[in-house]
Amino acid sequence: KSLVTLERKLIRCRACERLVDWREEVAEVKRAAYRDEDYWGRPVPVPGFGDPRARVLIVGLAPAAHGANRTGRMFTGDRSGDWLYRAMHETGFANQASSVARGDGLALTGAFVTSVVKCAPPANKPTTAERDACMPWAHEELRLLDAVRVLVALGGFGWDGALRLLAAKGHRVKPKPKFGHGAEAQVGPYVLLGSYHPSQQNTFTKRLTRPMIRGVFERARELTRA
Ligand code: DU
Ligand code: SF4
Repeated sequence: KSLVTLERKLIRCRACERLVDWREEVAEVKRAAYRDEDYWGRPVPVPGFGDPRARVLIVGLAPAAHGANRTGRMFTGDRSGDWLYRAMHETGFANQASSVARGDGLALTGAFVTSVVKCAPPANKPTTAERDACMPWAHEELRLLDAVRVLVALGGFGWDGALRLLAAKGHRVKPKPKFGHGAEAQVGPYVLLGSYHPSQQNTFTKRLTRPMIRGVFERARELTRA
């Protein structure tokens, strides 16, 4: 079984009624700037993206309503993605610094970008039940991405989700490692790295700066060389 097969199954998932309704409503109403575009989110969830031989897995929260839910590729078409892919470009994981649409030429080397929840949630807040319902998809991705050794969690939800993913694979650490920017935890054969999420809430306020997010990917690079 491959990532392509997984994607084919994922895009038929309608398990979470609230999220399916939301992603389709957003795709219907749209944002004025994108009114001539067909949003990806109607009718389908957003799969992960990147290098099947990835050693680094980036774990976000969920597709953004007018970003990935519109373009169909994680962190593509919004400001969070500008921050993420620029940092990944500067550290050699991405062949270009920007990501505007599927088919824009972006390719990742050594990295794969995914999220805990695969449909855009209202207010970027999935419920616990929605998170648990979606977790098997990311779990299956991680199973197929068998070269992954480092997980980069973007934000506390991604951190918690990544720990749950690893726990489902039988790797647990006690006490549960605490999230923070630059946090690092050894979990079985994996290293989990924390980064503040590159959302505008963090970047506008300078809680997260360009050098800070780049630093996390420099560390990820170092760990994959070790
Ligand atoms: O066609 P494909 O090689 O299976 O790639 C599908 C998709 O994954 C493509 O849009 C680029 C991305 N990708 C990547 O970013 N890095 C790789 O090494 C291989 C594929
Ligand atoms: Fe399916 Fe996940 Fe979307 Fe829920 S959030 S409908 S489990 S893909």
